[in-house]
Amino acid sequence: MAEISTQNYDENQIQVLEGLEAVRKRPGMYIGSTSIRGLHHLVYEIVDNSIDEALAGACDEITVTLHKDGSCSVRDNGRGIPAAIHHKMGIPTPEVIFTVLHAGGKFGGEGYAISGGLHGVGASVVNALSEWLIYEDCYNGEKYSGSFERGKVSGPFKKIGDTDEHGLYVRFMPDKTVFDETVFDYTTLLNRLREQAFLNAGVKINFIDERYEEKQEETLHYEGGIISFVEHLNAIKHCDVINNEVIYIKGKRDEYTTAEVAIQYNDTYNETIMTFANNIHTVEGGMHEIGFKSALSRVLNDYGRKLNFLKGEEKLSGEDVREGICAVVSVKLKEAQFEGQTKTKLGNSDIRTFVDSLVSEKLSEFLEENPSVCKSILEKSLAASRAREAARRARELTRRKGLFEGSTLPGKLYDCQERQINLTELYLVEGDSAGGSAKNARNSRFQAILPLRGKVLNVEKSRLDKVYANPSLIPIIQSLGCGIGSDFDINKLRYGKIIIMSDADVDGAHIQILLLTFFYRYMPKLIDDGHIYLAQPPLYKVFKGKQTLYAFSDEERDAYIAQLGTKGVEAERYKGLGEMDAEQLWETTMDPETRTLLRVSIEDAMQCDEIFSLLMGERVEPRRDFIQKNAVYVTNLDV
Ligand code: 1YM
Repeated sequence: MAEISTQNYDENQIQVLEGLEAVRKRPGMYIGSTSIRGLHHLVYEIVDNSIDEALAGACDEITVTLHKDGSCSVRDNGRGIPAAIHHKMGIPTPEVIFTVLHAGGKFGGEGYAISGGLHGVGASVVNALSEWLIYEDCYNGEKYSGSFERGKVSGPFKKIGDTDEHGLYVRFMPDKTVFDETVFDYTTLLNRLREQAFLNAGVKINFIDERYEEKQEETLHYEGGIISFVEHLNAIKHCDVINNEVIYIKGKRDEYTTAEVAIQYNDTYNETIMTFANNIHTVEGGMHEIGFKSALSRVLNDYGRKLNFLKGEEKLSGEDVREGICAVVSVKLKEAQFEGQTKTKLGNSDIRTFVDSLVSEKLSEFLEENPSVCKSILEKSLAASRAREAARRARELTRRKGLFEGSTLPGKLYDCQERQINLTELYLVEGDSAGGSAKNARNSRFQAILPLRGKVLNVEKSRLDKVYANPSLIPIIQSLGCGIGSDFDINKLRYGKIIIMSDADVDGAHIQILLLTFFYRYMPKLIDDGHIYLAQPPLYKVFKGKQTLYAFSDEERDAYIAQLGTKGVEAERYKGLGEMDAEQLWETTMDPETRTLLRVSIEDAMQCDEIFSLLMGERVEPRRDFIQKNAVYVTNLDV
């Protein structure tokens, strides 16, 4: 046992408690937020430790279970945590891992050269934010256990037997006094676990949900790694692929630095590039992404010229060569620097040149050996280039006419007086008659109304040139004032809340999805920053004599009928917004005091891409299946 004075021990204990107290005081600083996102982060923190153990080559199976009582457990078959008393802290190492903030990095195991360098950091944060946490540690033939309550030791570390097994088991109950919500979302966790299984080829991740009658179980195990990843991304888009065989590139710069790229083009107009650094999804991109993109453009331009696809001054832009691309870029490096607003942008500049030269060399080789694939990619890029040229002309035209400038507002817009955007709201209203009701109902001081005429363009099936010229979208773009695509400027946005108000029927749901698809593809920042909302008009009006109640569901309607008494009560289903008079519309759907708004958020880009491609893409079959299976959710789509 390490020599340590009592005084030191106490000091350490105080430091430990202060550390975890800080986490409980400001959970957002450690896990981002206390929303459902933060809740899921708890699971990721623990799973990441198991993944790190897999990266060290010591673990190949991880099991994540959501239990009936609301807790979550993670088991791995790694080495387990050393049981010895920690030399500095004077307490058993597992207790250090679960109680000392930033414990991980200090241990600096050799095997972790390429991990984020944060090994074990999350365990103490999870512990601090859990009502209780228990662990079983199988290490060197012996089995130990211990437990905590809100970060404090409740059951001290002790040996409970001998064992042939090895690895760590952790089970925790998220603290309901910390999180806004403590029910894990199966799909969100599944997508993240699948992503980790793709990124760590060969690691088997079992995901079990025991919370409901029907137990769900999924085994995520991909020997193909990121090759399987891009195949999966294309498969869930329900589109056709251009190159059947995924282009796969792998390279090593030195002992600590590797890069892997997988590319498969599809027949859509979208670009899906997912980048990772040390298995962390770099949502904001960074140097690896820049290196990849510049190599891709250069190589395809070189081949385009060589094969006479490009003549004279013709050149493919980055966007042209990325139309329809689905790619995963994964780098592993020592001392990764994460920058940007959400710390998900890779800052190491040497990685740019490494990825750039690796992709240039290997992609050229591939195209040389696969001329037919090379031709189809070039043809697709060229088609994209021509469409972009047409779009540029359309945009020039709109610019010359001043069509999208802040000063030009569409004739149909009923604007509000207020100019401060944190106070203003724009209602996008389906149809002229509902638009009329909304115009009379609104508070014109801060609420603007834009009636939508005609069908909103399905942007998933159209290129940019069509978007610029579309009569249903132009008034929206003009009203918002912030431009679209590469012209987008959030500072020019004219309203803080953009509220889609459509009928509570299938057509209304369709309009919602068309508009959401448009925002998602052309102004994603509006969704990211939480500007997009769905209004919730009532489904029924229940009345008796002079008394009227509005019901937003069948249950509510029945409850109101019971409340008002059965004799002479009538319930009426609203067929559309236009049926409500101004007063009713204000009371039920537009009055900030009484209305319900659903804020649209993108929890998971992958899930979102999947749903939009499915709902709005070319294929009818999978869409019908999805709508049939999820009919109830479609109107409440929260993607
Ligand atoms: C269910 C979560 O945390 N597994 C896990 C954690 C560690 C080790 C193995 C491990 C690491 C090292 C050496 C090392 C951790 N160890 C530490 C610390 N699963 C889970 N499995 N031996 C075992 O890093 O050198 C922190 S986490 F600090 F002790 F090294």
